[in-house]
Amino acid sequence: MKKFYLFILPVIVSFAANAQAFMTANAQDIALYPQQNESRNAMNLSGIWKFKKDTAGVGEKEQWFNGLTHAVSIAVPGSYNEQMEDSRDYLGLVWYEQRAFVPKSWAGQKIFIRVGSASYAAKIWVNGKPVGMHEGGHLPFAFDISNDVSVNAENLIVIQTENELKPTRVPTGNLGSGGMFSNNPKTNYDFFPYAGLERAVWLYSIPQNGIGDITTKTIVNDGSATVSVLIKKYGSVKKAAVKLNGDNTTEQSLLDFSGDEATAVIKVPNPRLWSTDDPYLYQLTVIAGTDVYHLNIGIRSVSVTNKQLLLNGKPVFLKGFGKHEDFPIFGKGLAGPVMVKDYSLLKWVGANSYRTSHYPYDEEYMMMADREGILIIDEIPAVGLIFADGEANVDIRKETCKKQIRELVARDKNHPSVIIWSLANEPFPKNMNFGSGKDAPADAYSLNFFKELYRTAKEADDTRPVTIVGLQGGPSEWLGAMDLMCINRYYGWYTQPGDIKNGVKLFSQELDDLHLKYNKPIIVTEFGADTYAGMHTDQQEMFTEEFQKDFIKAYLECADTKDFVAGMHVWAFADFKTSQGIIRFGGMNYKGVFTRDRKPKLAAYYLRSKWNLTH
Ligand code: GCB
Repeated sequence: MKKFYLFILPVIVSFAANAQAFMTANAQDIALYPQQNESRNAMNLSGIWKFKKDTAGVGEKEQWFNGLTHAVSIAVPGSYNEQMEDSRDYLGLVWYEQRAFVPKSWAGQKIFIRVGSASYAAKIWVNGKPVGMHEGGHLPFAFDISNDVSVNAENLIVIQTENELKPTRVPTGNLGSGGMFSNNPKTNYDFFPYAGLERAVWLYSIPQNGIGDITTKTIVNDGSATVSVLIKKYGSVKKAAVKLNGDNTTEQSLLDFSGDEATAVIKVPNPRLWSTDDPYLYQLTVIAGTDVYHLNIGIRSVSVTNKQLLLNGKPVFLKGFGKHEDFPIFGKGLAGPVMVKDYSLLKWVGANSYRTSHYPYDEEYMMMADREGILIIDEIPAVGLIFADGEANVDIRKETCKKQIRELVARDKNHPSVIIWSLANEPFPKNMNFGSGKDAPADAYSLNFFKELYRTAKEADDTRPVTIVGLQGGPSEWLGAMDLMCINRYYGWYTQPGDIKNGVKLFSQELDDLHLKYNKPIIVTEFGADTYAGMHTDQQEMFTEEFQKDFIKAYLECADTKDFVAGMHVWAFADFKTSQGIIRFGGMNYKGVFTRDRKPKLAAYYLRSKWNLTH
C-alpha cells in the first residue's frame, strides 16, 4: 500500500503542475518598463543562471521547477545556442534557474516578474509554484507574483522555454520540404532561430494602488503643441497629477479619474520638437496615489501625403537599413556594446532610420533611438507568413499576429522614434510572379487578413502610419490597403542576376506603376547583394565589394528621380547568421554593408559619402 502511495504521489503532483494555474500574460502589464524610483523598485536579474536541456521532455514530471540538478552555467540575456558546444541547432525544451533575494523594503507592494523575451514559448515558476506562460518570441511579458514570492528572503525562479519551429507559429517554420532550397533548422525566414532568454528578466514592485498604463499622444500645430496623456489606474486611486518638464516649461495638471481612466491635455507653446537633428526629450511625471512614473517623451507628429512621409509637417526621407539583432556568441541576446556601436555606425554612415526586421528589438534599442534621433519602422515577428497551407493554419497565425500587434503597441507606443508599424515582412501569396516585374493577384481571403491586421493596429494606435512589407512579385493590393507601401526588391540579384542595368530598369518601372495605381508613398525597405568582404574585381561581378556598391548606387540614383519614394533602406546593415542551405555560404547572409563584426565594406564608404551630403 505504502508503495502505491509513493508511486501515485508524483503523478498527482505532476498532474497538478500541468493543470496548475499558469496565467496568460496581460499586454497592459508590459506597458511601463520597470523603474527604480521614489515609489517603485526594480531588480535586473541579468547575470549567470543555471541551465539544463530537457531533451526527453521529463522536466515537468520530474519537477525541475523545484530547482535544477546537474545544471550548467548560462549567461542571461543571451541566446543559449552558441554558449556551449553541443546546442547550436537545439530548439527543444530548456530550463533556466536563478535565485533572487527580495528585500524587505518591497513588502506590501505588488511584485511582478517581467521577461524581456523568450523565444518562442515560456512557462515560469516561482518557489515551485506555476505563475504564468507566454507564447511568441521577441516581446515581453509580465506576471503578478505577489502571492508566490517571499519578501526578505531568497526566491527560486525557474523558467522553461522552447523554440520549436511550427507552421502555426509566427514566425513560421517546419513547413515541409523546400526542395533544393530547404534549410536546417527549417525556418521559413532568413535568420538563425536563436533561442532562450535573450533579454533581461526583471523583478519589480509597484504600490498597491497606482498607475497601470500611460499613453501619450502629441499633436503639433504651427508654433504650438498639445500633449495628451491618458492614464489608466489600478486599485483605488482618485486623482492623478501630471507634470511635463522641459526647456523653459513646467506644465502641471490635476485630474480626476472617470472609471479607470484620466486624461490630461497639456498645451505647450513654442515646443522644442523631437526630430532627427534635435531628438529633444521632455520629462513627463505621472503621480497617482503614492505611485510615480517618469517617462521621456518627444513632441512630434508623423503623417503621410500621397507622396511623402512627414515628420512635424515636413518631408523626411528615410535613409538607412534593415537590421538584425545578431552577433557571434550572443546570438540575439542584448549586447550593449554592439548596440551602442551600431548606433554610432548609423550616424557615421549618415543614416537616419532603420527597420526592426523581422521582429521587435530589445527595448534598449527603442530608448536609444529616442535619444539619438533615429526613426524606427517597428515590425511584429510576422515574417514568412504563407497562405497555401489551409485556412485553419492561416487563422491561427492571424490571431497570433493580432496579439503581437497589441503587445508591440503596448510596449512601444510612447517612443517618439517609432514612426511606422509594420505588420508583416514578405507574406507569401498562393500564386507568385517573382521575376516578371508584375504583381500577383490577391484573393479576397488574404486581402481581408491584412485589412483585419490593419484595423487591429489602428484600434491600438491611431497616431502612426501602418504598413506591410511586400515581396517582389507578391500582390500589390495588400500594400494598397495600407497607409504607405513598403517593398523589398532584388532585380539584379535574385532575378536578372548580375545585370544591374536591366534590373534597375524593371525596378524603376515597377515603382512608377505602383505609385500610379495606389497614389501612396513608397519606401523601399530592402535591396542589396551578398558581398564577401575582401572580394574584388575589375569588372562587375556578383559577391564582390564593387558589385554591392554599384547595385546600391544604381537603386539609390533611381529612387532620387521619383518624388513619391519616401525612403531607401539597404539590406542589410551587417552580415548575419542564418540556417544552413545552399544559398547561404557558411550559414551566413552576406548582404551586410558592414561585416558581422562591424567592419565597413566598400558600399559603406559609398553610402557615407552619399547620405552625409543629402537630407
Ligand atoms: C528578403 C527577406 C530577408 C532576407 C533577404 C535576402 O527579402 O525579407 O529576410 O534576408 O530577402 O537576403 O534574401
